[in-house]
Amino acid sequence: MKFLGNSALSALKSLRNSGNPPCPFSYFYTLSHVVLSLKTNLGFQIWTKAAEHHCMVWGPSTGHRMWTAIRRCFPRAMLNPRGFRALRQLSGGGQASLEIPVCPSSRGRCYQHTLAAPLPVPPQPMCTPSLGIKRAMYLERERQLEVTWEDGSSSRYPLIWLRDNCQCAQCMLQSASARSLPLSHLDMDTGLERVLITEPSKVSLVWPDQHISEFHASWLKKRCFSSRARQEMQDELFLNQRVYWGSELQLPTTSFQEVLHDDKTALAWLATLRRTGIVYLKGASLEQGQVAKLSQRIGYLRLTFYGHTWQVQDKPTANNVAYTSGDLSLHTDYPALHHPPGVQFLHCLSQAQQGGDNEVVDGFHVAYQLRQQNPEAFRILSSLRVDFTDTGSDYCDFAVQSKHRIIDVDSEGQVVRINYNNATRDSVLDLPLEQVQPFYSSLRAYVDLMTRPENVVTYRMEPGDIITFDNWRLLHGRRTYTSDPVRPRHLEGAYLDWDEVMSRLRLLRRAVYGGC
Ligand code: OGA
Ligand code: NM2
Ligand code: ZN
Ligand code: ZN
Repeated sequence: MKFLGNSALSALKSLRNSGNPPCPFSYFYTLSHVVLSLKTNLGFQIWTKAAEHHCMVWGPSTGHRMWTAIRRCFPRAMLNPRGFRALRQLSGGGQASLEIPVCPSSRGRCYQHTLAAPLPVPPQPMCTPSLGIKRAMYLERERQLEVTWEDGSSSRYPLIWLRDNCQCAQCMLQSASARSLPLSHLDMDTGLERVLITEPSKVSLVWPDQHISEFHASWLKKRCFSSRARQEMQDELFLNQRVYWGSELQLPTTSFQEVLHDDKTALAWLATLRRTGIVYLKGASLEQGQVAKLSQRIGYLRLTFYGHTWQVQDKPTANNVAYTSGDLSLHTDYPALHHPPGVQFLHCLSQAQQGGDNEVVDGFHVAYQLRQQNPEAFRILSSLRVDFTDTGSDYCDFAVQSKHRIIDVDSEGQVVRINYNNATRDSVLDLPLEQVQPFYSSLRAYVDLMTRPENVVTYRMEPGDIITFDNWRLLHGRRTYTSDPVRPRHLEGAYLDWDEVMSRLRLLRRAVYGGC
């Protein structure tokens, strides 16, 4: 147990009052713990852990991005009067608990079932306030347009980009919101004949061939090339900020029927699925077809060799270890495909009398822990490519092969996907002899970390429950169950891809909050 005193409160206060302060590492670190303590004491959502993670990963050199994350994460807790009053009280007394609750079991798997938590309100899209244009100037040497906004700030736009993105009916197919101007028609060295501010919120450009392009202030502002504006736009488009969690997670839970019929609930569902990686739905009927219905709420499901939807049951000559009554160790589904399904739904139609409990782990969080504790293992798992295989017959016959890094990172080193199913990891291992043992030791280190009780959330599905989760991020498992021939355990599953899920999320956000 560690304690926080008045310093944390004053740090919190000064952040609250500050415009855009610098972001010293230790300062934020203190703050993340303040909010962690709020969470611990008052049952707040654990999104604060993600902020803490960002802080540690980014460090002071990428301070701007860090601040963007912090500012998005913190105001809710800071401005919540109950939380703030409680914190004031706690720190007034000199002490606030920093302990993060962990599963009481210290050895082996954790059997404590988690509580359900309501979904948090999804973040609103950032509406750039409609700013007027004070001045627009052609910078001939740089071949840029400089726009000075009413508030004194300015943005620069390369002429080549402005010409390429002319919004007129000749350059755009407006019914498709798509560019019709071919790249070959672009003059790479274009100059500009004239700049006019036609209204306080519009700028017109007259090109040397007398073509005219008109741009709205708000359209330009959203596309500002500053690193801050670009980051904000990318956050809004892709919602890439994740909330990391461990066994303390209370599974975000909502109603299946409401997700189907209410846009606000559907938006909260998808936003939480993105941010936290898992949402539990209750109240589905006990017939097949519910995961297909849920997929239609988004768009369409992802067909695989196991069918449009698939039945998880103990089957006589199982073509997959999932179709037995055996234990399924923590895995992501379908790494045998080069593009594994992004999202998975599992609907419980009938549960076993004994066994069949489930567990989930935040694979990104555990990868982060591995990077901290065993950088060499992280380096190996995020660089060596491992073979996966799946052969058999279901929807039709198949012989699938793939190669994956177990921990997939993007060009900036951010973890973007976990690919791991021990059942389909191939005996063909395309590695030089001397890399085999280090690979196994690294994989073991990652698996040992993910099975630590403080990382595992366990739950037991009841008929009518549907679990929806990020299959690129979470690992999930199932405990052995005893097969009852009279009332066999039965789950129905379906896959979707993130592109379709994010598309629906953006549309719901527009429907609920309006376009801005
Ligand atoms: C699967 C799976 C979980 C369960 O089919 O891939 O993880 O509870 N099933 O049966
Ligand atoms: N099922 C459940 O990677 C896998 O083989 C996961 C897929 C059979 C569709 C199981
Ligand atoms: Zn045009
Ligand atoms: Zn699975």
